[in-house]
Order: sequence, then structure tokens, then C-alpha cells
Amino acid sequence: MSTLTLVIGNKTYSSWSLRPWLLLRHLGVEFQEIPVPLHAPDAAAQIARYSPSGRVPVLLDGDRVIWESLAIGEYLADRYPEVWPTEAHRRALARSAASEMHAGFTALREELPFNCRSRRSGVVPSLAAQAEIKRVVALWATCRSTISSEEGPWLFGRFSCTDAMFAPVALRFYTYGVALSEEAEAYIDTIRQDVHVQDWIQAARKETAVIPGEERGESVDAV
Ligand SMILES: N[C@@H](CCC(=O)N[C@@H](CS)C(=O)NCC(=O)O)C(=O)O
Repeated sequence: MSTLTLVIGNKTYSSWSLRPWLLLRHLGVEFQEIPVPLHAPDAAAQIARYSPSGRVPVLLDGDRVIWESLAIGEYLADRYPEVWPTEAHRRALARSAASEMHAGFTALREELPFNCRSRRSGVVPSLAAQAEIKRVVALWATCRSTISSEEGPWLFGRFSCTDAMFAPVALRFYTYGVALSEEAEAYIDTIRQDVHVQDWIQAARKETAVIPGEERGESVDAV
């Protein structure tokens, strides 16, 4: 691999960008970032310079272009097997959980938009979103049931791509004060206290671009 470059959106708002960024950080891989402000008038043109799908994140590795957060995870796994758990049964579950996250949870994502520097109250998830929240918590518990707590605080003990995929979901639960099981709350704490997640949030706090109306009346900087 040559020097990697990750094209990302605003750290405040771009949950998809956080996923491969966090994975790269946990792998200890050096990479450059190209930030694209997603709500700038020329955002589409800026993204199109790098992304065949018109979306971020995009990983650039020499003349290779890899888009879609999960595909970026798989690309990195070719080089860094620790992207997934070592044991085959855990790896299968880790991939299934990550794929389910990547493909679904649309009500949750629409109703609880990502804003990692904000806390909000009064958002009542629809029944569809509540069912998805329940499913996320069940998935986390299933992943954790394959390990002993001594193996570490992440879904499979040590950090994997599945944690990267769910990190923005955990931050959303915190932002919106979603009441969860003790086990799920402990996992959210693990995500929030992660040094790389902290770096991401600190950088988000310094961003000045704001989606119009998005942060009206909110306790920005409370995270
Ligand atoms: N399935 C894609 C989702 C990427 C995505 O929706 N990215 C958003 C930013 S978080 C985006 O690029 N939005 C710009 C647009 O749709 O114009 C992935 O996993 O990478």
C-alpha cells in the first residue's frame, strides 16, 4: 500500500466517515485526510473529484479508489487481518453484524441524525426506530456472548471493524439520551472514552460549518 488518504465529510455530521477513520486509527495506520464540507454549495463537485458514488468516505491508495465504508474495512482486512476477529465463528458473526448495520437501521438513522458534538432531549423514536434500537442492543449482546469480559471491552474483546461500524450508532444513542440496558451503556462508555473517538469529537467541535437549523437551541459541546 502507498500512503493512504481518506476523503471524509464533516466530523460533526458524517457518521459514515467516522467508521473507516476509526478503524484506520485503531490499526495504527498512517493516513492523510481530505475533508469535504458536505453542505457547501460545491460539495457534490468536490466529492465527485474522488468518489465514483458521489458519497464519502472514500479511501485512496495510490491509483486505487475504494468507496463504501464496509468495502474499505474489507480492503484494509486484506492487509491487516486484525480488522476482524481471529476465530472463524467470531469473524462470521462480526461480518454479519457489520453488514446488518451497513445495510439497515434506516429509521434509526433518519430519526436520530448523527451530531457527535450535541446532546438532545425530546426526540421520541417511532415504533420502527424503537425496534431497530432493540435489535442493535440484541446484536451487541450476541457479539459479547462469544467472549469473556476479560478479553476486552469491545464487541469481540479487542477492537474490530464491527466496533467501527457501530461506533456512530453508540454516539447517536448518547446524543439522544436513549435508555438502554446496563451492558449496552457500558459499551457506549467504551466508545465515548476511546481516545480516537475523543480526537474525532474534539475536531468536530472546532468545525464551523453548520447545517442550517441543525444546532438551534441545542447544547453543543456537551458531549
Ligand atoms: N453506504 C455508504 C454511505 C455513505 C454516505 O451516505 N455518506 C454521506 C455522508 S455521511 C454522503 O456522502 N453524503 C453526500 C451526498 O449524499 O451527497 C458508506 O457506507 O460509505
